[in-house]
Amino acid sequence: EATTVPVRERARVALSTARRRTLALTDCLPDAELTAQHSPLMSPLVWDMAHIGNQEEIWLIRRAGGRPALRPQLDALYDAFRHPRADRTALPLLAPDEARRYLADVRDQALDVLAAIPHPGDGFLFGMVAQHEQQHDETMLATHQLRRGPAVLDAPTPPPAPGDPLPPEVLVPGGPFTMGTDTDPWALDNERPAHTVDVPAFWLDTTPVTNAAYQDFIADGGYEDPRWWQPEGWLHRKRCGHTAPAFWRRDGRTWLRRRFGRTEPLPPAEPVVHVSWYEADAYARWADRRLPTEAEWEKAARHDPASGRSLRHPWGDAPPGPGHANLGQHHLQPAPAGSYPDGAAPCGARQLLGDVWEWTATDFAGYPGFTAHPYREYSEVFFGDLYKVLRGGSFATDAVACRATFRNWDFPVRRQIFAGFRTCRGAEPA
Ligand code: AVJ
Ligand code: FE
Repeated sequence: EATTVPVRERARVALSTARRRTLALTDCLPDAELTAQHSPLMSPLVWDMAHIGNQEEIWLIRRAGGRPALRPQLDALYDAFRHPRADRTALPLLAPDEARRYLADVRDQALDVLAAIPHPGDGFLFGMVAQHEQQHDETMLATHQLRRGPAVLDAPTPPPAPGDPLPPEVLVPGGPFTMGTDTDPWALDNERPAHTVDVPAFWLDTTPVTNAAYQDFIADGGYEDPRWWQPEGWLHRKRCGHTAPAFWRRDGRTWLRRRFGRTEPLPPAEPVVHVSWYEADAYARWADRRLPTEAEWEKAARHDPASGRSLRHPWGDAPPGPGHANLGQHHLQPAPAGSYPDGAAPCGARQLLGDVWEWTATDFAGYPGFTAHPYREYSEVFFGDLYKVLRGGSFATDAVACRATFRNWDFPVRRQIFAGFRTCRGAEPA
């Protein structure tokens, strides 16, 4: 098995790693910035804080522990379905210090439940709650990216890519593979059940599309030519006046980008980030290629032709280490294309996990035999053609919420998430 760490220990580490991140993202700002609406797309950070605590209370104290509610009157306030993000500053939210105290009180009891529970089993609810907190930590980092004002976050720049010669695309052989999982203990409901999918051979970009390549699309008039765009995407582009990814700014002949409060020259070798699905789709059509389907992406990321098995991660079943992928907000930007040779998939593709979420061509739906578990509103209510699937996680995603089966989704217009893409083309004669 991939890990021999006992389940209680694994759960404790996952919860405390998440909490360190939550506090790092909120202790760096004054109260006025925690309660402010930085963008109508985002909650005030103080809402995320108490929502994290409230979900932990519901799932770990009440459900796993069978203990009485701590603050039942908070459930409605922090129910994501009850109030849209843009309206949340108007609610009688806990103040920052009260939210911190609530988080700490809930955590004390949750750890107590974890220690006292007679049969922790696979610790699924603890893993689910740790993933939930980390997902909000990624959302809170997106709020940081949208906020105005001087930088408050800092992290080392990723090292340059090794520079070994890479083919522009890799071949993923045709045939069936196992998509999804029945056995990964902390996989969420939408990753289940495992099922066989036949995927014809295709050629996939070895790395995510870079800023340099995306600039060629812009320079070639890609934003002015409706031929490349889905009709709704073209209308949206015109309505918003988009001419480049979010946070890009042209200064004469050079491109700059704003990143967590600093403006810097656009790094050409870095994967492009902050593009919508429509922009990714248009680029692919311009390049005479297409976005991979979700099944193609997962096959490239985990199918091992040598054994016929599906791996947990592109490099195998070992948990992600610092040499495998750019995850966990250790760097606050993607690493240059071609980085992480030790994290390559059997097909040779690099950076499938970490760096940037990758838009796929596929609408978010349940796998055959899907059952909502145990958090009814986690996935099922989002199935349908309104959302596109993203895969692979970003530099902002923690390893606990990132594996080759993990599925994310968002509206095709969204650009504040840490999303880029790679392209592909079929390999079999039509
Ligand atoms: C899986 C990232 C789309 O943030 O809406 C957090 C994760 N669900 N709280 C989201 C989530 C409930 C979800 N995404
Ligand atoms: Fe949530």
